[in-house]
Amino acid sequence: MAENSSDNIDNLMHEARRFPPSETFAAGAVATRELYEQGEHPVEFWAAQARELLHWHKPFTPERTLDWSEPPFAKWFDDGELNVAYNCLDRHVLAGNGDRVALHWEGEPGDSRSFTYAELTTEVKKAANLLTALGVKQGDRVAIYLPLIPEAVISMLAVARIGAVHSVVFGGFSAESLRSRIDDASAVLVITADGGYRKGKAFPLKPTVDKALEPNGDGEESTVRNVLVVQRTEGDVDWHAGRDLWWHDEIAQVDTEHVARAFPAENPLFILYTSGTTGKPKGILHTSGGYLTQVAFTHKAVFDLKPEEDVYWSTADVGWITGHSYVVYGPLANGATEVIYEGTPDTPHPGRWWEIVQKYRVSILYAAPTAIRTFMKLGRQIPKEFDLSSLRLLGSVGEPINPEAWVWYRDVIGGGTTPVVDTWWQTETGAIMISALPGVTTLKPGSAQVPIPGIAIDVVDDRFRSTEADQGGLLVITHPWPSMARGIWGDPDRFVETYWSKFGPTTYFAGDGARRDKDGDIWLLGRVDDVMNVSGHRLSTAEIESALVSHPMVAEAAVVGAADETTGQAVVAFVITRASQADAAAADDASAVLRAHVAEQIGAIARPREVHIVTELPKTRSGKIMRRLLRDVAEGREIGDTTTLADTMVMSVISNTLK
Ligand code: 6R9
Repeated sequence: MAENSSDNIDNLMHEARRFPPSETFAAGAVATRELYEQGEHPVEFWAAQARELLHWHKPFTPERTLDWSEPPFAKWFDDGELNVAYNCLDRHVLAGNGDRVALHWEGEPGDSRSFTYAELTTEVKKAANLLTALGVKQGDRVAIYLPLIPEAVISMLAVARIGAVHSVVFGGFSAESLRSRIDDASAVLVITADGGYRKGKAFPLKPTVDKALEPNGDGEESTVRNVLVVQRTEGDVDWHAGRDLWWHDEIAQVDTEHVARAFPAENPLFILYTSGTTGKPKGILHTSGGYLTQVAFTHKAVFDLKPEEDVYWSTADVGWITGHSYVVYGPLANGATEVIYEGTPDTPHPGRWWEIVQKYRVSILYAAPTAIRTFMKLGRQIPKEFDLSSLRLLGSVGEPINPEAWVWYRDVIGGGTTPVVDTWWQTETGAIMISALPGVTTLKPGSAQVPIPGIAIDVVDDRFRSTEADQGGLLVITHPWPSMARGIWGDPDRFVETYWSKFGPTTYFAGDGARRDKDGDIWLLGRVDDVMNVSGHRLSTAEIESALVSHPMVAEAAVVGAADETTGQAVVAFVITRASQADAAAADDASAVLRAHVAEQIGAIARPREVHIVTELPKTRSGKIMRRLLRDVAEGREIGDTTTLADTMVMSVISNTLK
């Protein structure tokens, strides 16, 4: 293919560092090279994983492993029956592991609670009885609007246990967002709390629920019958008698025994809303058997899980898909001991995360690049004050991790020895799709590397031809996988149109740009919507951002394309400098230095027209940079919808800096 053909993304980045697994790590690793051979027959492979990793009340028959007769609507293990909560709880107790800690929960103010598998099972049984007493039945939708407290995990599992469907909504979302999600799914119950803790303060949640449940603009009531309220902050709440119920009052009255009944493998498990760049949020639907199979397999193989020894911590909120798959379902299906933390990383001091690692002797840590870059900005002195020697594996998710951040993560947090696994996946894929396998793969900082066993991925151009080595293109998934989304709630046409129409009904288009290098390793280049076109060259945000982050002065960078009279689009960069370097150079000098640095690292074509030094970047609650808003700033437009920002003040701070 011609080098600068319009449907390719230019390849700019060169990264030569390699980290082969240590001999000791490889010798004890859960994952083996043979898995890749087995994965070449995906249907048989996933059937074997489903049998090995899960308990089936009624086994599926081999012929019904995958039904792909009506693409893109797949069915996996269709005639099998299981109970998701039983798989995450009871069976570990029955296997003699009831005394193993399932959850160590740490509240932001410093309170903590731990639950063994036996204790967590009892709590979930009680909650399941409570939901049943409130009339919640198989298939009903329950909205969960909670801070990261144990009741969030207990609620999700209780809903799953009775075959109902949860829809977890981020505690930071507005009354309008909550109402639209309640309406879209016709939820019958909301589980919330009086409030939670964030950044050292109690924030209220119940008033938002009250507001969300008022009659809407057309005077229509919501579908919600009851609101179950967990007491967390003991703040004042308004009470709607007959509708509102205190969790602690109700749970005290129910039976502690509950027998988990079997549900079909394709019984819906949850809906999770993901905001597209435009239009109303999509309710991504996941079902039971296939989802649980792939989250359990990936949690074990990608994180090298040894359930008897490891202490695993994913810092994700349960309002994000990572919180579903790698806080709740994957770790608990595997009988892991895990940590969950309610608050922000810097409360009450910037070493809070490292204090938690030290306190619980965390051995596996799974975090987002945005957090890692924030720690880089603060400097290595803070983590150095804590004992992080228990860590033996680090993971990353949510955005491309810049090679510099990857190396910093391994050196400073991982003591220069831990593998770092960069895991690519989406709400829609349900579970990890691309990642190194620790102990097997030679690691490359900045690359998510290879499809996990049993997953078929390609990088193609606009005409569905596989790109050659080092040519950027579009990431597609070419074979169905067990944890794939089963649809968009209530909108099958939108599901087909958004993901399965660009290359026909059996090819999943992920919306991400990627390139494969000569070794076959995959490098994610950012969302295709964010690709810039400068003088006919298609440039990825990820590569230019990584070049900026490779300068010692820079902690975080976001680049966007802004309209330009001569080049079509021009690169505009927003940069946060590291603490120690903050006053090393005046802003004008810094900007000139960084423009030159990008040109030197990856070529003159990528040299930013402008580099703005800022103190904040706009991010979603899961840490993704909202480049759309920066594009508005760069092109001098009014700033668009900011309702999914973690911190809605950020945009005015940035606009003021540029004035
Ligand atoms: C799990 C999650 C999905 C989008 C995805 C991609 C980006 C996630 C990534 C990554 C590069 C990684 N993304 N992990 N990009 N490298 N390791 O984040 O789900 O919130 O639905 O976002 O996030 O752009 O398409 P979700």
